[in-house]
Amino acid sequence: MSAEPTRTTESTAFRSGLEAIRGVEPRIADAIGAEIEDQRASLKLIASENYASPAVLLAMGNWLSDKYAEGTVGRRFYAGCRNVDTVEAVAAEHARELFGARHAYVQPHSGIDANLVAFWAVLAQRVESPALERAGVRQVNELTEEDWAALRRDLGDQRMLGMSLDAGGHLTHGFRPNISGKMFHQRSYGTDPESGLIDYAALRASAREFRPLIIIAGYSAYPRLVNFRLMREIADEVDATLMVDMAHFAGLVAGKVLTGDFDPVPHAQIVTTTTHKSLRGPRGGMVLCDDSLADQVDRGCPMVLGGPLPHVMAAKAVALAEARQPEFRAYAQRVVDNARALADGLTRRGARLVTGGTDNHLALIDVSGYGLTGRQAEEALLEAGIVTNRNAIPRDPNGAWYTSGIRVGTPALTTRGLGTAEMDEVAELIDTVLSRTSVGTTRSGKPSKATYALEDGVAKQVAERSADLLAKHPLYPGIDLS
Ligand code: DSN
Repeated sequence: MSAEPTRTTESTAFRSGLEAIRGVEPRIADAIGAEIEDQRASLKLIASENYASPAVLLAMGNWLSDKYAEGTVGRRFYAGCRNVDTVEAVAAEHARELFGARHAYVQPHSGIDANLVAFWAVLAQRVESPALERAGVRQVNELTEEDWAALRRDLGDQRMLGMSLDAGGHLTHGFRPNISGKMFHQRSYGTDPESGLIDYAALRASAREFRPLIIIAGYSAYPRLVNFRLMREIADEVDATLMVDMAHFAGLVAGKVLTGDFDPVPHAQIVTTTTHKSLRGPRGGMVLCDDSLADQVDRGCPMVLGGPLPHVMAAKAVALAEARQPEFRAYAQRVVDNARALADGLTRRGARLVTGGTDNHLALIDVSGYGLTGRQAEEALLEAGIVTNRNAIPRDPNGAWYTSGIRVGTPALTTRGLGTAEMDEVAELIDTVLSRTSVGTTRSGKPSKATYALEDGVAKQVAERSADLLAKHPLYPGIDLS
């Protein structure tokens, strides 16, 4: 009963918003309305997605968006920023308190932006500042043309050691198709072929030989814990800066599921994250760092970022305030319990999982065990209403496009309220689809890596069972757009 007034308020807020939009461009109002229906109807297992609260969503839809605010709190390049200052200061305060960080920068628009801010902060601290000091000047504009050319060469001649893509690393960790690979000489560390776990001894040997400026830890498809204390020890040994990209698992750090050696914040000099994955905030990024990097990090805008998005910083503040509530700790624990239940359910039904299971929010199914490529598995699952994404597995014979893996994650379904028993049912649905999918053929009759055939009736039957499951946990129950 006590929820009724809030529910009415939420419905009214979103309905009025859509009416206003419909008056200008009905196709956009329709697309927004259709998106909530699509999300309500699908079994969302994409490990990097979640559902932000109505308060977070509403914090983004307002006139804070109209303000330019380059600079940082109290030091802007534009007048009239007092409300943006409040928003940014409150968001940063929540971030510092939540993660126990010395400094928080909440402006990055995305994870890649947060990583760029971090890279340039480290380059400024470790390459640019010493060059200025050697030249006896305070800023780059005071350097001679010759010294400036030498500094630019030095900035472009630094090394980064990051996790290999097929072991679960991220494209922004020094890989050539991304700007990070064009900025740094990159070398990768991987996982042990037997256990599938990060091989710290090999990492240490590689770091000693390669002498990187930055060692970057963090992943988008590694289902186990990372020992950040050990990573820092290795970084210190070779005079590297330890940077951790916790985009995927920030919610587990915030919810105190990852603590001690597995919490990156006390160990890394600089930590980046997105805010919309397991942290359940708005789409955006954030940087946490120690005092030594704070000034450089605050130069993110205009160094590599366009003007801050004050409305999104407002939503970050709301999401971070939510994550400081005791309920968020319970949520984070349930995410991990659910991932384990899903992994166990899949394994019991004969699926092969990379590393044999999970310690975090995601699991990686090696679908070659079903005779499929990742692409075939992804599309067959989607046909049955199960939304996942294909992903390379270590030493993947099918490469990054077709892949041999399917990544599944539990942050979104946990937000929706599903529990461990229901994860077993989800495992059953996934296994049903994969084991009843066969490989299609190319025009010349050879086995295809892309096409597939799902047995008649399976998609409908799975979709019905999944709809029953989802009906027990309505998404955004407080929002009625009818
Ligand atoms: N796109 C995110 C993911 O799915 O892991 C990372 O960039």
